[in-house]
Amino acid sequence: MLDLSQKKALVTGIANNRSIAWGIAQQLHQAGAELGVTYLPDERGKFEKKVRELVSPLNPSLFLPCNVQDDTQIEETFQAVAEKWGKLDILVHSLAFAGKEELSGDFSKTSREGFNQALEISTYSLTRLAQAAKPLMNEGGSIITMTYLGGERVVPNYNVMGVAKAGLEMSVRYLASELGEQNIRVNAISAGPIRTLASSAVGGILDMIRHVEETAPLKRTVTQTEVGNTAAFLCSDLASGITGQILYVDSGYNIMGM
Ligand code: 0WD
Repeated sequence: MLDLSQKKALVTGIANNRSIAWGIAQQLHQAGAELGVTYLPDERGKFEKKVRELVSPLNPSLFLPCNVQDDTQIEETFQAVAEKWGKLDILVHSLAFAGKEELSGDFSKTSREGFNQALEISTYSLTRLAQAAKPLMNEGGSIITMTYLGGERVVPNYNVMGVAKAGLEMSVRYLASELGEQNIRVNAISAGPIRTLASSAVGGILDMIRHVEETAPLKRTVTQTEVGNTAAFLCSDLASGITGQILYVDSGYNIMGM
């Protein structure tokens, strides 16, 4: 049975009720996990209020600001986890960012600044969070991240985010290899396109979704709940033999040649 009771889970990347992380948080909660939630702080605190209201039905034990570009915020987040729980079982990394100007048109026009920013936030942050989580996952654990097919094959307009996802997927393998000794499993879910705040920045996202609906074996794209269910499975003991994998939750789109 899928049972996450007794498990403490830290979920990053909830921006609103369309976020994939929101789908994941709900499914982890339903399976019995105790949640900690981080949000991206902004100057006016608008984001904080919105995310706090959204997640309150899930009764998170921790609600913390964590911009992954800020080492102090990362340290404070994991310090709070250590004080509250003394351990961590599950870490959900569900965040990415690239400037809108980098997500359409010619890839060769990617700016140095845009490249560095996309890879720092979307790729390096997984390693940085895993580094902070490792000492707390002293009873083993599960780390999940979110990726997309555009990290393996060329998808128009995905551009620098494709490079970021390729790096992210390789980071999953290096982390899985290192952390396996400590019984920490590290996996990625490669989701089909879903309308969210982040995906709306990618040029032609609606055409991408339409194409998947026409082409994928299931003739539709996926929902946040379907991704959340897979995340709950991967975080549970049912997946105890699975690590270093990229698991597709994309209605089968990735198998198609044409
Ligand atoms: O079609 C899609 N939506 C897919 C998304 C298909 C396959 C994969 N993914 C991935 C994304 O690349 C990302 O890694 O799933 C992950 C979650 O994305 P999402 O749920 O589609 O997007 P969204 O609801 O916007 O959540 C991403 C959040 C940010 O939202 P905004 O839109 O404000 O950038 O990532 C967070 C923020 O909450 N975020 C950060 N968190 C901490 N520190 C930072 C940061 N520096 N930057 C962004």
